[in-house]
Amino acid sequence: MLRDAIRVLVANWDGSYTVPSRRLYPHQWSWDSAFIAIGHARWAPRRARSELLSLFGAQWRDGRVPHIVFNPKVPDGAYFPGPDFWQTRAPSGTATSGIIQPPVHALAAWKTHLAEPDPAFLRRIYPRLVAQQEFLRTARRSPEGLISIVHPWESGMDNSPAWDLPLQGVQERPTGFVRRDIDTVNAEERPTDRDYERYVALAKAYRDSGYRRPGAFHIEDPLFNTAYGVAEQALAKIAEVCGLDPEPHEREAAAISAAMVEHLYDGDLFQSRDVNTGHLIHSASAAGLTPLMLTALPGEIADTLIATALDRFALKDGVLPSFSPSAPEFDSVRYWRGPSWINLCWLVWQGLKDRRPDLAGPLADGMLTMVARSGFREYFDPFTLRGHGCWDFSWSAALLLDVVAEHGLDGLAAAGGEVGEELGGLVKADHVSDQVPA
Ligand code: 2M8
Repeated sequence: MLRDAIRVLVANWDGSYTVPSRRLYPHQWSWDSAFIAIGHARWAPRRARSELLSLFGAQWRDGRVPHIVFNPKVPDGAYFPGPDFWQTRAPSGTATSGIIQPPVHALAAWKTHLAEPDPAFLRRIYPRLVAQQEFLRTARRSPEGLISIVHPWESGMDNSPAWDLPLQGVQERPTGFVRRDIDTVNAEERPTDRDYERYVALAKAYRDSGYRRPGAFHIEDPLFNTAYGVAEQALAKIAEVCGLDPEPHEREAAAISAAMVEHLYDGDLFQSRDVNTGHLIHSASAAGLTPLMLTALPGEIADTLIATALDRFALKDGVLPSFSPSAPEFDSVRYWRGPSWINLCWLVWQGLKDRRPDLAGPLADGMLTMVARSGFREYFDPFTLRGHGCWDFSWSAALLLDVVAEHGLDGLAAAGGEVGEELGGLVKADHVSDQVPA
């Protein structure tokens, strides 16, 4: 498995960074590169540093780190929407998109440093990471102290059922674009055409505002805000190594955690909030479990989140779905509407390692088991563990290296037979009648 993981990362390496997938995503993606760096750090720390520095080479003057950095050598039309659509460049001259993704990069930089201490690297990347956070504070912070996103692609969980309601407000039906994703992956494993029309309409409106004005989709998402808080936690540690004051970062991490508890917590799970209506969007997205990563989260809230994870996401089973199988919108194969993703499991695993090692262990084994059964797929059916989306997906390979380095492989054989069984009990027969555990 380790050899295969490295083979995937080598095959997807483009000289200074790694593409998420050769065919489906042939450019550099923002949060993918952070997860990929965490994996590189375990076998080639120089690549990890290069991965992050290369991404931040396309940082905009306002501090934003674009969600895609385009490779000029890749033919136009290989990915939609490409540079012609976004019509924008970084100061470095490279074509980029104009939206962002969850800021998990400071955590990646810190983990890279832990794997092979390199204060010079930290000194170089620290101001860029701070500028990334500054952009969020300046351009995206609401009076409640939360950070907002303006497009489902910014959440990283593009077609999560949590976005169904806010997307209903997008009425435009743009024409004249050709999806490329369904040339590579079955349409039923990807967002629908109607989703894509809405993605395109929202991205166009944001582009036409000079990448400044939020539109119909304006959301405070728990995963994104968690990433922002975790970045401050990591920046505090990085600042200390750089001989700087960690206290402002610690204060900011505590502040975001308090704002999330006040405005996004529903007593059971963290939810998204629609900035345009001021209302919480109640859904059963696993994004709501990621605040377990926040060190300032009150213990009793962490306990409730863990109880929710056990009850509605079958956490004990070791395979965390992206959406609760007990909810009617759950779909075990369609992208971010239910399948299990290694990066989301990994984030929740980070939040559980210190709090509940007894639950973190099975989750680590679950990640390994998915890959052992189905290879480095993009996502996995949480019942059958069958792989979906593209093959040789970089963050699945990278994070596997990190899990093995920290957790080992011993639990893999033991986990084998049981994974997926408890989860099956959560499915209401009328939702997905043919999807019983393998
Ligand atoms: C997916 O998103 C892109 C758009 O950014 C797409 O569907 O074309 C998401 O899974 C996102 O989280 C991920 O960063 C990206 C590349 O792996 O693919």
